[in-house]
Amino acid sequence: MTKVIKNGTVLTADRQWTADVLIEGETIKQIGENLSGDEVIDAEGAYVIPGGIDPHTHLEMPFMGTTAAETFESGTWAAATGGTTMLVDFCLPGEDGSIKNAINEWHRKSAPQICSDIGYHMAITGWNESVFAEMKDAVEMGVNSFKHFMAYKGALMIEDDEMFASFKRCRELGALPMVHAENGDLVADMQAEMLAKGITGPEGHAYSRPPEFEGEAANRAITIADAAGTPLYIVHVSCEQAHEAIRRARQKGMRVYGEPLIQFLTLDESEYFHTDWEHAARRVMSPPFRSKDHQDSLWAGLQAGSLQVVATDHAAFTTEQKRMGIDNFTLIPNGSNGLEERLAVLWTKGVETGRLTPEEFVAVTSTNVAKILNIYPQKGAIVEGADADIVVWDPKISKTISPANHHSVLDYNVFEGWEVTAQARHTLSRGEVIWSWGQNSQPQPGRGRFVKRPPFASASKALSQWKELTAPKQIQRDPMNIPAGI
Ligand code: DUC
Ligand code: ZN
Ligand code: ZN
Ligand code: ZN
Repeated sequence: MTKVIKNGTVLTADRQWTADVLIEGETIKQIGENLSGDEVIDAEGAYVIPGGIDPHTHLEMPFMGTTAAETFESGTWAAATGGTTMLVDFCLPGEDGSIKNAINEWHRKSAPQICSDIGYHMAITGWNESVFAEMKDAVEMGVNSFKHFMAYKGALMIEDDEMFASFKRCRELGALPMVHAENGDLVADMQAEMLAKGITGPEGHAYSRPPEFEGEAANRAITIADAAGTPLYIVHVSCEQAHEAIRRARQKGMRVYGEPLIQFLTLDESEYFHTDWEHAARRVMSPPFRSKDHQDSLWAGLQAGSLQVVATDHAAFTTEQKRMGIDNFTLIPNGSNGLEERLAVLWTKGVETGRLTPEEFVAVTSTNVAKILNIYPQKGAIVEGADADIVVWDPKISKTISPANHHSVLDYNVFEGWEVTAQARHTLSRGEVIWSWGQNSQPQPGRGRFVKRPPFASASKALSQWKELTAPKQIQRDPMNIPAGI
């Protein structure tokens, strides 16, 4: 059984050209002119792009006294309708602290539900011998990246010595360390200060997490990664301070990657000063949205290549869940949506405005993610032999974003009312059409697969020049040769 996507413009991270794409079973068989197959998918007037990969989601995550409302089923389905064919979800250890058990628990939850493919990152929330040992099990189970929270004091936060130990372990295992960069000690203090001043609303969230706290943590994580000799992936980069730290590290030769979110590129801090509490609370996430200057810095980073991917940190909490923090902003579950809207909003605000080329759009939504997470070219590519995760991306379908027409379980949408100018006409996951514009028929839950991501082949050579200069030397001393006068 073959399918052919005909008459479209194949658009990759490198170039665009007119070609048909022939799919046999789950993979791409051939790319060329005048191809034929058992079934024809029309791509006239549209681009044929590698399916989006969202490197950062939190589906059904237990967090801040509740559980994220987006399920693996609704999340992967919503993603598919928006042109995203794979997501990488963050796996958190349970009460027993076991990494292996946590991964198995994520499999138990996700396997019967997923409509498209997924991977995991594993969170390291403390340090001991069994964490050290089990990181190897995680890599063998196909999880080659470990996230460290430098914020959420008293809950997920990790200390610098623990992070250093974990990064060194990542180096041994060929795994990629990641950080949530915010100074959690200072955030906790500032939160208490805001509450003491009587600032209990969502604006207190923004005041207590300034960009300087993020920049400091980004610099600290980079120093730790440099000393450990590992690359580093900084999740949800929201501000110039963190971006600047990444630019500087890259200039020194370090492999430091930065991930702005679609929300940070397009929504700003004024949302937290909205007079409607619910409007503001629905947008509470960490780090918070920033000012326009920071947005410009993030766009510039995507253009210049100092920031490589665009994610969502999709952590969906309903209005009712957000109301847990009605009297105290520190109790508002942190998170916002974007899994379904990421591609359309980035196209509208990035490509349509001339900020990104169509090729850069593909790079930051798919190809770069696949490369950094070591699943390229199985994912993120339109080449012979790759998984047929393909989107027929139509730049002529416009839509007004609304909870009435989205596929997320959320009762609101942070992009509500926005007009977007492109949509997925068809989304294919390993050769199966799982979404067609105007049809709205959900694929079989459980058809998706967990994608094992292998360790990186060579230990990182991320050590900066600084490390070389400070390489220790043994000094030969003659104990008898004590200078006079001492
Ligand atoms: N930030 C959020 O806003 N939600 C989930 C976790 C995180 O770091
Ligand atoms: Zn500390
Ligand atoms: Zn985070
Ligand atoms: Zn996150």
